[in-house]
Amino acid sequence: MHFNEHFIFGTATSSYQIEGAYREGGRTPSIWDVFCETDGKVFERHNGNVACDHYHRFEEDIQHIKKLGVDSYRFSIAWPRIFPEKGVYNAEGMAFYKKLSERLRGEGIKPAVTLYHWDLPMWAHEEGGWVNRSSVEWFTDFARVCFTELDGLVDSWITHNEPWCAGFLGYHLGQHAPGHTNLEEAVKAIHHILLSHGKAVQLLKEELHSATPIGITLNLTPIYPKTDGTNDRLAANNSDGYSNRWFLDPVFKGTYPVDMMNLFSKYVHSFDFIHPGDMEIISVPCDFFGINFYSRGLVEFSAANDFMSKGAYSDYDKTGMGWDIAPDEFKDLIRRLRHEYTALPIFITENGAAFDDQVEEGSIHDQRRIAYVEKHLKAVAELNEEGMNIEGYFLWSLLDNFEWSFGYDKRFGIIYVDFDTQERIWKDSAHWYSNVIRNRSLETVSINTQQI
Ligand code: GBH
Repeated sequence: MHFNEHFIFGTATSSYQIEGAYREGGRTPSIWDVFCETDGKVFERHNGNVACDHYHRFEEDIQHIKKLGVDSYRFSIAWPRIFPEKGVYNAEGMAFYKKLSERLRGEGIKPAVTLYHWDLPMWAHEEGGWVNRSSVEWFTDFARVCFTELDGLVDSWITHNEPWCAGFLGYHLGQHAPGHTNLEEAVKAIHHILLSHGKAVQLLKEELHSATPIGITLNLTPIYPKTDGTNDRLAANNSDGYSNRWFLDPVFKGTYPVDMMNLFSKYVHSFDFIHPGDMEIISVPCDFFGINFYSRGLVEFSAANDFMSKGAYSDYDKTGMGWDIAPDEFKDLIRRLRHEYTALPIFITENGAAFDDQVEEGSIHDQRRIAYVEKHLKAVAELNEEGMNIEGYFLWSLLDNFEWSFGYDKRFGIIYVDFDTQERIWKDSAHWYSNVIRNRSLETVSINTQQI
């Protein structure tokens, strides 16, 4: 199981999950700062006020990144640091990302930068957030300063991270900020998010004539029916529509799936928020396609549910989130994407797992995380042998961090963070991953933590 010299090994984080310094450098609140203060939304009312204090400790964190030996580091830019108020640019906020990118490059690490990883400024939310079509302009203004100020420092741009989460979790299921439960709002919000993606791609390529590669990251969950019966297969089709096709079809085919539009029309009274020309913009060609993969879904028919689908019991081994460990389904997903959607280079922009890690005498033996990552990396190598052209893999995450509605209760890091002292401790998985990267192979890696 080898990876060629062009394969990009990386690790990923996001701004609100690690930065802290929530009131410094001119930053104003995002929808997550406010959501964290809302009762019953985030585990024990945790928040990102301090998080990993990365804003102050980024130099130390870069040393960890360097020691890992990754080719690339994926981080995101906090929009409320760049535009703390509507139309007010904050150079101090940008200076942080400049320094971060410069230092990374100085160590030979390629910055892969996400513009939107869910920290919408409150000022934008107060004007309707993503439900307001003006959000497309606000976002392109934000994208423009990032593109111009960080030009030459960034190796690749990702417009959005997981519009499914920002849209459906945030505006329909209410589990993420802003915590709304309105399908019509969610569908509008997603449309504007996707439109802002297309506009940003056009801006970078057609207006700024930049050669820096740009793409979008979707979280995709392959869905399987519990039985082969017609009803369960209908349930799986609907769930696939909600989880995957609602994003894949517009981005790659320039259309929303008609079956889902019909299902949604019970709550979405009109689709006239889709203006002429929008779908062409959303489906504008990108340079690569980012995929975050964590798990599969198993569903069964449920007449009581809106989309006639509900989660079914699965006997698969699970991560600490309760998510099925499903590397074979990951392979099916990639093959399907190649078959039905795109020939673009694929980057796995996130993959990883939370487990209950325990520190024992200064070590963290996270064998289950190693096994999880190894299975998925093996799948990547096998897919590449089939010619699937996966050009990189970013492990989620560099550090234990603020896991959204789970607060600090779930640890995804390969580096342990003691949130009282901010001490970073390498888990066995970090040692293991750096060996894989050094050898560019899974085979020669025998994890010997004593030696390390
Ligand atoms: C990503 O979201 C985020 O980009 C990142 O910020 C976050 O920290 C990380 O993953 C870990 O959560 O219930 O079995 O069907 C991932 C969000 C994960 C949402 C899988 C849907 C479905 C699993 N997705 N999930 S299941």
